[in-house]
Amino acid sequence: MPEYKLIYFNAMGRAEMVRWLFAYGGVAYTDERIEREDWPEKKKSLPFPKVPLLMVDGKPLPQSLAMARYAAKEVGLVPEDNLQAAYCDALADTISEMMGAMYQIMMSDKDEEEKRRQFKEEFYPNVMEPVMTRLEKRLSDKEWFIGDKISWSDLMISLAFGNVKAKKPEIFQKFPTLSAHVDKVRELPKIKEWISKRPVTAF
Ligand SMILES: N[C@@H](CCC(=O)N[C@@H](CS)C(=O)NCC(=O)O)C(=O)O
Repeated sequence: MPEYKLIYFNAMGRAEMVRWLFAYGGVAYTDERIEREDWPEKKKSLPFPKVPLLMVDGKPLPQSLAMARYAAKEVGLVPEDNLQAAYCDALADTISEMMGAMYQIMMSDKDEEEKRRQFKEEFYPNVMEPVMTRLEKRLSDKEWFIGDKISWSDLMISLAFGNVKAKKPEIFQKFPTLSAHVDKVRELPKIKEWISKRPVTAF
């Protein structure tokens, strides 16, 4: 097993997927968390100007989705069939795009009232609700999103929507299947254990 170090801010953000995957597979790693005030200095010392970075035996792997796909393969959460694996990637890309649009609102310098308005009047109806509608229909009475086995897309969906559900549970009334799935993944013993022991951060 290689030696892993995951470098990111003290936040869930774009690194949390890899943390979930390593938790799921029982993979040991160093979870290096940078405080905001230390970032300008730390940035100068890194081989890439953005985080997360996954150091694998001392060599950097950038890009959160690439490292998630790699970690998923290491822990057996990439479907064996090539096309099924591509469907899994497509779901992960959809969630990543959605979260990117949400982070843009959260991180902007607008005041809190304007951010709430953007979330309610723009992001939710135009971005998030259409994704939730499609996922609700797609999961239907299946146990997992891809084929009949758990894949990393199940974890990604639960990670993204669980954080939204904690803040806005009312949104999920229209999506009972997705809502139950989000909870089911979070109840997997290794995921549940990680969630209970991880540092508490806002996002
Ligand atoms: N596409 C990249 C985006 C990485 C990215 O934008 N990282 C942000 C944090 S989420 C960052 O490093 N910001 C600090 C900076 O740009 O100085 C990924 O998915 O890993």
